[in-house]
Parts: sequence; C-alpha cells; structure tokens
Amino acid sequence: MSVEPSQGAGPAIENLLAERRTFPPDPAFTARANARAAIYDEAERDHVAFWERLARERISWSRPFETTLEWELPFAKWFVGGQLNVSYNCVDRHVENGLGDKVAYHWIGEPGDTRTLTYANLQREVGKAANALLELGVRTGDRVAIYMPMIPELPIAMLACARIGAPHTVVFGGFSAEALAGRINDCGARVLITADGGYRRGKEVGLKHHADEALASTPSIEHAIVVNRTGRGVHMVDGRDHWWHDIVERQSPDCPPVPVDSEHMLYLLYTSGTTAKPKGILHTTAGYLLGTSFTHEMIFDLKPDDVYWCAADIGWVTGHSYIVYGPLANAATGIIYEGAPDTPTWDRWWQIIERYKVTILYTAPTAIRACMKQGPQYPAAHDLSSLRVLGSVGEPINPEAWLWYHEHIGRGRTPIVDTWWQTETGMILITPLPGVTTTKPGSATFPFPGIEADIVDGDGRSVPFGGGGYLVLKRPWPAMLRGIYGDPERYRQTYWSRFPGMYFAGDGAKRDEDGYFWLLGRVDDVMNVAGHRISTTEVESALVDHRSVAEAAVVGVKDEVSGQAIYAFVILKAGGEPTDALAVQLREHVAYVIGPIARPKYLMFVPDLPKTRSGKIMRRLLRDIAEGRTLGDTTTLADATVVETIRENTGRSEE
Ligand code: 7RM
Repeated sequence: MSVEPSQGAGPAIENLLAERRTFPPDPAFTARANARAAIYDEAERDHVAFWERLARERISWSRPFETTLEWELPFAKWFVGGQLNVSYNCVDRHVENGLGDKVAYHWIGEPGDTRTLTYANLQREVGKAANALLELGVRTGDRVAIYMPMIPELPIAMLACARIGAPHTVVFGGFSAEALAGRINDCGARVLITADGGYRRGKEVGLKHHADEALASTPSIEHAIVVNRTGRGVHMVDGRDHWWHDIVERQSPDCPPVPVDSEHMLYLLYTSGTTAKPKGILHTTAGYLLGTSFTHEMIFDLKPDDVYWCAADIGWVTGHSYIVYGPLANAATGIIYEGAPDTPTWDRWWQIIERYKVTILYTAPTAIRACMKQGPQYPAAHDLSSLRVLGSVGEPINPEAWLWYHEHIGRGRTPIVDTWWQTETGMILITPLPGVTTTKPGSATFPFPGIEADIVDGDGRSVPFGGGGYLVLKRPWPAMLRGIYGDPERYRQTYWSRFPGMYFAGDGAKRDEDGYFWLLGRVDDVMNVAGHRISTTEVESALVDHRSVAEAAVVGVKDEVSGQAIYAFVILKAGGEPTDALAVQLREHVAYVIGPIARPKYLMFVPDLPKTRSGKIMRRLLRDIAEGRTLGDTTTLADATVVETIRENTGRSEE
C-alpha cells in the first residue's frame, strides 16, 4: 500500500460533506436491547479485564487460559494457555444444551431447492466430513483449501476442518484457476474440497474444471473431495478425487473435537492485494471466536428466536465471521441463499424475508444501491414487517442509500448498523450499538467497546474533532490478524510501520464535532485537486444525493492545471435519461452540496461499475480507463465485461 505523507499545510483529508440528520434509538428497542451503554465504561476502565471476563463467560474451554494478553507489538497472543475447539463451541455444546432441534441454517438454492439443517444435523454432518478428512490423512495443523458455491457443505467443510484443527483457506467460488492455485501453493494445502459447480443468475457455473486446472500446478494437493451440486458430469481423477457422497456419507458421525491452543491457526483468508501477491491473513482460535460471537450478539441484538440473514458470500471475511463462526457460536438461526438478488426477479430477497420471517438483514451498500436503482416497488410488494435490525458493511454507505434502506426496507422502524471492519480485523470494530447509539446516515459512529481507534495526520498526531486523516487502531483486540502467512516482515511493514506503534488500516476517515467517525474510502483513492485532498466517498455521496442517481464512482485523473481533476462515473436510477443537461446539473449539484473545488471536471453515465466479488468499486481500474492506460490486474473483478462496456462508451461530458 503506498501512502504519501500529506504535503503542505492542508489537512491529510478535507472534511467537506456535512450530514446533519440524526436517528435516536427507539425507547422500546432500548428497553429490550442486548447492549447497554455501560459496556463502554466497563471496557474503558480496563479493556484486558473486559475481554477476560467475556472469554471466561462465553467460550467453552477444554482447558482454561492463564494469561489474557501477551502483547509484543505487533504480535499479540490472547488467552494464552487455554485450549478449546471451535466446532464444539459452534455446534456440540448447543446440542448438549437441548438445542439439537433448533435450525442452524435455512438454505435456499438459486433454482428454488431448499434444505434445513438443525444443530443436531450439523453435528452429524460435521463429524462425518471431519472423519473423511482424517481418512485422507489430514492431521491437526495441515491446511485444507475450500473452493465451493454457497451450499450447506461449505460451512460444514469449514467446521470439519476446525474440528480436527486443520486450518482452512476458503477461496471464493468466483475466482480463477490461477488465483486458486496461487493460494493453495502459498499455504501448501494437502486437500481441496470443491463441487462440480453451482447456480448463479439462472446458469450452472462450473467449478471442478477450474479446480482441475489449478491442481495441475499444486504439488502439495494429495486429494480432492467433490460435492455433487449440479449433477453435470465432471472428470474425476482416479485415486485423487473423491465424491463427497461416497467418502463423507460412509463415515461415522462421531468424531471427537480436537482441543487446540487458543493461538492455534483457525484459518487463512487471502486478500486480493491490488498489485502484489495476495496476503494470507492469519486468524487464530479463541480470540477470533470471542470477537466474532460477542460483536454479533451485541451489534445485531441477537435474540434466541431471531432469523438472521447475512447476505454476503462465505468466501469473503464477512461470511466467515458473520455467517459461520459468530452466529453459530451464538446458536443463531441463519439463512444461506446460493444465488443472485435479481434471479429470477428483483424481488427474490424480499420473498425470502417474507417467507422465512427474517428479523435481521446484513448486507452491503452495493446491494442497497442496486435495489435503489431498480426502484422501491420490489420491496414494497412484500411483507417485511418481521425485520427489526438492518446492517451494512463493505464500503462507506452514502447517506441517501442509508435513508433509502431505512425507509424502503426498514419501513422507518428499524435501527441501521453501519459496521466498519476488515479481513485483517476479523470482527466489527466501528459501529453503532442498536438501542444505545443515536445514528447519523453515513456514519459508522463509534469504536466498539474495548476498541481504541483514532484519526491521525501524516505525522501520527490525533486530529481534532471536525478534521480528516488516517484511521488507526491503538491497541490489540481479540480477533485481530496474527500475521501474514509465512511473512512476518511484510506484516510489520504493511500494517505497523506507517505510524509507529499503531495499526494503520489504509482507510481515510474524519470525525465530526460530536466525535462520530465517518469513513472516507481507501487512502490510495484520495484525490488531490489543486492541493486539496478530497475523499472519493464525499463526492460520490454528493452525486448519490441527487434524485436521479443510484450509484457513483469518482477518481482523480492527471490534470495540467490542478494536478488532478475529478472524473465521475454515474449510474442513473431506472428510467433516468443520460442527457448533457443532466450531466451539467449533476456537476453543479456536487458544487452546491460540498463546494466548487469538488465539482467533477468529467462525467460519464455508465450502466455498471467494475467491482470485486464482495461489491467494492475498483477505482484503480476506473483510473486506468480514464487515463487511457491498459488495465492492471483484473482477476478479482466480479464481471470482466463491465470495463469493456465503459471503455467503448464515448459519451463523456466535460466541463
Ligand atoms: C468487512 C470487509 C475492508 C475495507 C475497509 C474499508 C471498507 C468495510 C466499511 C468500509 C466504510 C464501512 N472486509 N469497509 N466496511 N468502509 N464503511 N462500514 O469489507 O477486507 O473485504 O475490506 O472495506 O475500506 O478497509 S474487507
């Protein structure tokens, strides 16, 4: 990550956009809320003692821990001396507590097939899958790669690994053979768990043939287990490949969970760094389980009868922490949906919410803006009255998208939690607590209890309220990454060297006069217009503020006069006319909302934007397009045709 120290006298990042609407909690919600304002005070008095208490109360230990935290910056060890098993904590103990018949997952396939798994079902399936791994020679500490669609066997495979202490690395099902091979080779996985394919947008998407291609260059892989999802014939390599329905189905469901040390590696998850080789973000056992389960219960106000739906992909950290480990540790009932929100029509999600009486929905701004683009008639046609908490994650949520979510999905009644965190942080770190926090549309509000976050200038000095700068974390937290697999120096360099003694997240942020945190996007994307450092987020939010705009992405392009000029890519709401007059109007709108310095010099209407699989806009590719360069790495793009469509579009409007 390249971070230029701020030059000149100006602030690291300008604070331009002022959003003044506030939403205090509903007293009826507060009366029943899991979170109490007092936990902020308890955590502040002694954050180590706070996490110690929670770890003793919430985790079922095979052996209790002795030391809560050993901190040798930047290396943390939490709950040292303790032993536990994650799959026991997520499954068996609930069955022992009489919750065997409680639904763990309602699964919905894209073609309409469904499956229900209770905690007792999950225990049997996980035991069988773990025994299959043992039969294939997998031992505690061996790495297992997982490359699957969103089917129940995916969380089962993860829990089976955790049961025997074999760290998994889940590779998102949309990634290429090359990406899969790179990750397998980096961690030296012995077994791959995959499927013949899955369903997406009404089509069968093959996986096994990508896996076969990858396995041609992965010497560490000895075996593959293949789930039959689509029934389409695939090539099975004799001796190497095993059908799940053979090798797993014939196992005994009894597989004793292996107790591992608190700091045993639970998983690796590779972040698709923009240019460099992907980083294997390393998460361990006890701290991760505590951090994900406690935040899940507090931030989503989880109650025993909730139906919780995190609509992310399990291949993204959001799925690891908030579909699998956090919710299962809390004995939640969850929804897993295999497919796309527009298949067969744009009311698929709202049908699911109505049908399963979903009470908590956690999704990304990109999905909310896609729904905004289609129009409110789709959710309006469904009974969404079961919803009581809404969440957002993955990108800054523009105030207008927040308000749309509040009005058309929450029907004005439900709190919204805008949760900031990263693959590296493992758990949500900046967020409102429903029932406690007064929210402001577009702000992730405050650090979670026990977390110390700050905003600093280029020299690492805390920026006073009202200013913008770099988001840092100033003390360790239980679910933090423990390193980059096989590369401690890169870990130190990437996260702990920019500001000595602090974790630098790579995000810009500002705090308003009330101390609310507002995320401003990746610092690599910050634009420098005539010496003003302007965040992409604020200009995009000003565009989305206009009634015709569904989504916008802005980038800085080289400019002879101002150093950089702002280039805006705009998606209109359904029915919007992309005229020159509107382009002029939108530019003026930005100037009006946040000031003339932020008026985009160029503006182009586009049908879609280049995004990662988790929905993040890839501004780097937009800069390449705007400056007429050949495209950089596109392997993590969700839809590779999007950039071509934009490149062929010549209708750029210019100031
Ligand atoms: C959970 C996840 C991490 C990056 C992070 C930010 C951005 C995530 C928010 C957000 C503003 C949010 N993990 N980000 N959540 N920005 N508000 N609520 O997304 O590793 O894939 O990405 O995502 O830039 O650094 S991630």
